[in-house]
Amino acid sequence: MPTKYPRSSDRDRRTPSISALPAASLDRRTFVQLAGTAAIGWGVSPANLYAAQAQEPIDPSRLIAGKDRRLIVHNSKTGVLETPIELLRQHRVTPKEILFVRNNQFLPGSLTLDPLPLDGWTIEIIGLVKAPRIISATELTRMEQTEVEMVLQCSGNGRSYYAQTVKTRGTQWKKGGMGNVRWRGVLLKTVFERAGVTTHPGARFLTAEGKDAPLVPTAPDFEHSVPLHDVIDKAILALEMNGEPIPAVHGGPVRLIIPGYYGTMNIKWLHRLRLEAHETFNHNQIPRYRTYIRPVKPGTRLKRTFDNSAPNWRQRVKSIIWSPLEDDSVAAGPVAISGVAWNDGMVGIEAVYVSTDRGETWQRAHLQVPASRYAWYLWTITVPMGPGQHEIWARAVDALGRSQPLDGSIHWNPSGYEWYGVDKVRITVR
Ligand SMILES: Nc1nc2c(c(=O)[nH]1)N[C@H]1C(S)=C(S)[C@@H](COP(=O)(O)O)O[C@H]1N2
Ligand SMILES: [Mo]
Repeated sequence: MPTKYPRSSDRDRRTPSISALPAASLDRRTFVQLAGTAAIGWGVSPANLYAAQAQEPIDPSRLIAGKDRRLIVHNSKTGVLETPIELLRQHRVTPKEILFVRNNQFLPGSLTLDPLPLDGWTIEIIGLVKAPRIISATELTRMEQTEVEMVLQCSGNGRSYYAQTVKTRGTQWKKGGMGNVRWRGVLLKTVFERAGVTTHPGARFLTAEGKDAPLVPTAPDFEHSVPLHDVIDKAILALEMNGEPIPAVHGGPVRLIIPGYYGTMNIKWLHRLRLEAHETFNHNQIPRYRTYIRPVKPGTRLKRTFDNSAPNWRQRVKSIIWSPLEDDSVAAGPVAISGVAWNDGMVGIEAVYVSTDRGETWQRAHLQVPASRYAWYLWTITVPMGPGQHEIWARAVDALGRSQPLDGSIHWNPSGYEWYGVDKVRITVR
């Protein structure tokens, strides 16, 4: 059945710009600045107003129209929302209403779950190609479509756990900077074939740009490079998410989807693809969004170079426990433990092991067959537990033997990316 996309004449369906939102929706700094001005006449210090604002949480559905009010707001300037695990664990495929959002910057009019018009949208393909091309989004709808279910995860997901050693700067994500979603669109290689794009042998990287612009004109624009040889068979120019035109906030009408890669490489509002001999020198490719190749002592701030660091490309093997949750209290006896596991999709997840005695002994959980090699695997196990304070640990291993470190901080890096330590939750058994 053909999908109905909105037309550009529907452009009146816009969310209010952030500046039009009430004070409760403003970010702290702006609010304190405004409050500071107002406070002069009121004899109230900005600090008190700040406290007053903290009591009135920002409503995520006012920041991004259609989002669930129970999401955690990390940044209301660009729109950064985390999914509480209580919500995430209710669905195999994460609904758009609760899917996390990470905007470094955004396209005006995109702070909504409504889709953006397809007509008039183009993608330029330039660089090391025989002839540059401009393809329209409408042309993409007429090409062969593929579908993939996959984990979309911010490379900063789990960053807050690095604070166990040395806290790192950036959004203090817990476990909900991810979701499992279905994308549908045209394989990049099909686009190249159908649009007659011939790449030069020297084209080793694909650099993607979105149509969004930085919030301040002096900041570097958001773009990323990925290795062409690795993505050519799996990258998708996606037009749909979960069976509908991509919600504007999630990067429609056309988004670059690279199954298995960290979220940051999945460029929203895709507008231009450059074929290049070298990774881009853009600030978001280097030094941002990179981890060290060799472990460093937490707190070590080495300058990240092309030689000593690697971009947030393929996702690390990871599992999380989503039931029970931290601080839950459960009855003594058989305790049902469950969660999800995933990796970069290069090979399958072989096993998830669970320990209730801080790693002394491990038991193998039951794994469900995933919808795709890039989707999450649900796992479950029932373990008898006696009264007291306990920790539950979970550790995934894939068919290449890749696993999660017992202490995730061995992978410490200055921006706190790619946390994949053994997941640990503390519970009370009564
Ligand atoms: N054009 C553009 N693409 C982008 C971003 C952005 O700010 N602009 N953020 C990236 C980051 S860091 C992540 S984690 C994912 C988040 O995807 P989502 O907001 O659809 O959940 O989008 C990525 N793609
Ligand atoms: Mo991200």
